[in-house]
Amino acid sequence: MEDCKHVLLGVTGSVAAIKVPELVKTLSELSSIKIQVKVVSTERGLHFFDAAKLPAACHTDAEEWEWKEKGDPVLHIELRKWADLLVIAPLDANTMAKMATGLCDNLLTCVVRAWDPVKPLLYCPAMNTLMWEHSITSKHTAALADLGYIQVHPAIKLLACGDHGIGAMATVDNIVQNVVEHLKHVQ
Ligand code: PCO
Repeated sequence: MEDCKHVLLGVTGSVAAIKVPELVKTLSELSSIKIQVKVVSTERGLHFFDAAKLPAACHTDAEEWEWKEKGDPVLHIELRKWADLLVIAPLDANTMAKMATGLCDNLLTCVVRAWDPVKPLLYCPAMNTLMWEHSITSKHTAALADLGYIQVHPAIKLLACGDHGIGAMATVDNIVQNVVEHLKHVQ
C-alpha cells in the first residue's frame, strides 16, 4: 500500500485562518507525497473559514465533550496518536502563550500537551506587528524552541487591519514546503 503520512493542522483565532481551505487543499493534493489531513480548530479559529466545506475532517472542542463514559475514545489522545506531524497555522498570540506555559484548556492545546516529542511540531505565528514586537513574544518563542517546536517565520506585509509590518503568517507554499521537509524524517 502506498505510504500515506498523517498531518494534523491546528488552527487558532487569527484572521490568517482564512488561508486554511487553501492550505488543506494544497497539502492534500501534493504529487510528491501522499498526505491525509485532519484539522483541529479552536472556537475562535472557526470564525474565519467554513469547516463544512473543507476537504478534510475538522475537529472541535464540542466533539471532545461528546465523551460519555469510560471506554469512549478521548479525542485529543486519538488525534495525537494518529498524527505523524502537527502544524499549527495560524498560531495566534493567545495559543502561543498557552503552549509556552503548558496550558491546555481546549482540544488543540490538549493535543499539544500530549504531543510526542519525537514527532515534528511546526507553528506559524500570525498576529499584528505590535503584538509580535512585544517583549513577551521572544520569551514565548524561546520556550517553544526549548520544547523542540519549529517556527515557520512570519512575514512582513500589509496586515488585515491595515498596518504594514511583521506578523503575517508565512505563505501557504512556505508552510507546505516546511511540512514536506519535516515529513521526510518521519518513519
Ligand atoms: C492584523 N493581523 C493579521 C494577522 C496576520 N495576517 C496575515 C495576512 C493575511 C492576508 O494575507 C490575513 C493572511 O495578512 O497572516 O493580519 C491585525 S490584528
